[in-house]
Amino acid sequence: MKKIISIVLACACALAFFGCGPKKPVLHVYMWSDYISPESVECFEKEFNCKVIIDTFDSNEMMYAKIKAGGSGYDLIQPSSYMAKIMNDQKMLLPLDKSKIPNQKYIDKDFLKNNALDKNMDYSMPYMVCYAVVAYDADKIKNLPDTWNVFSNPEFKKRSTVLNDIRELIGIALKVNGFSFNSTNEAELQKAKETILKWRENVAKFDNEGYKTGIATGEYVLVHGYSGDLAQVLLEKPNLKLMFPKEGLSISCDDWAIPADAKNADLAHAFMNYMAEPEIAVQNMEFSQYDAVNTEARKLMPEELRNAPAMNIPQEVLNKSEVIMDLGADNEKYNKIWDEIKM
Ligand code: N2P
Repeated sequence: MKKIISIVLACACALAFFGCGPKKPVLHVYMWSDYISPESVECFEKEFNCKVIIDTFDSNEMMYAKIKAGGSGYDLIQPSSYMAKIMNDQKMLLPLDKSKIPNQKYIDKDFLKNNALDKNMDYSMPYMVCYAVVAYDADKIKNLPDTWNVFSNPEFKKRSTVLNDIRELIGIALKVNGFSFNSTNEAELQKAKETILKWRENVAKFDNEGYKTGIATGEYVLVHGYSGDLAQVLLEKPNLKLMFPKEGLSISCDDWAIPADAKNADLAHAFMNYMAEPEIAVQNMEFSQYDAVNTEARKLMPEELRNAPAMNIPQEVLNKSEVIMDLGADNEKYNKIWDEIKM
């Protein structure tokens, strides 16, 4: 018996030695898609001798539900700022250890002061700023009016899409009626709902990811989408153009945050710090076509990126644009309208 046990033990040791070796730490990241250059992740893995596993989501609500259910296994997540605030209020996030993120110093101070919800980066750190805009096929559409109301134009019946994103879609419907992106007024929200119901008759679908391929292949001629994602498609398709509705855009920042039950918070801090290294941040800006609000990275931007349409939104449109805010108890009003629209 003794002999058998020692043979089994010897085999197990041999397996550990030859088969697996010492295990590398693993960082589990849950983030938006098409948002990070694979090279930057590979460099991080080499430098920190670890493995990074990335899963993606296509809406804040999907991510929230997964983390809220518990046991997600994620060490690092990427909520938009209004969602990070909701999660922090619900004790779903760890406070950030600033001693482990010295690169917070590169994040644009004006942006933090004017547009961030977590101005001291206590529980979240900006990754990229996003606007929602319109892209259209300029070969097929001449003289597109610069308004969100293009989605009710029967000329584009079933050839356009709007975002399947509760705050983005209700927000632009509020805006086109002359109200704030963050309105909590019942009558204004009802007006927005009526506008969306009209759009619903006209658009092909509410969509958060497929619109990129759809506009690239000519299936759609007009889409509502996230600025950098559309800019990525424009790089391949010169017939496409961006339109910035005169009523104003949404401004949202996608932040890094650490779930309260993260197993590898140290590596999560290291990752968010690494992605804010100016050389790495500019690499991700080129890949995603979004602005990392990183003052040093901006200085390294190549001319092409500096002149890209998503980086040059007209000032008069920006002046009318609004940050998507957390509305506290009034978030429920949006959920109710969304459910009614989806019925
Ligand atoms: C990245 C989309 C991020 C925009 N592909 C959502 N704020």
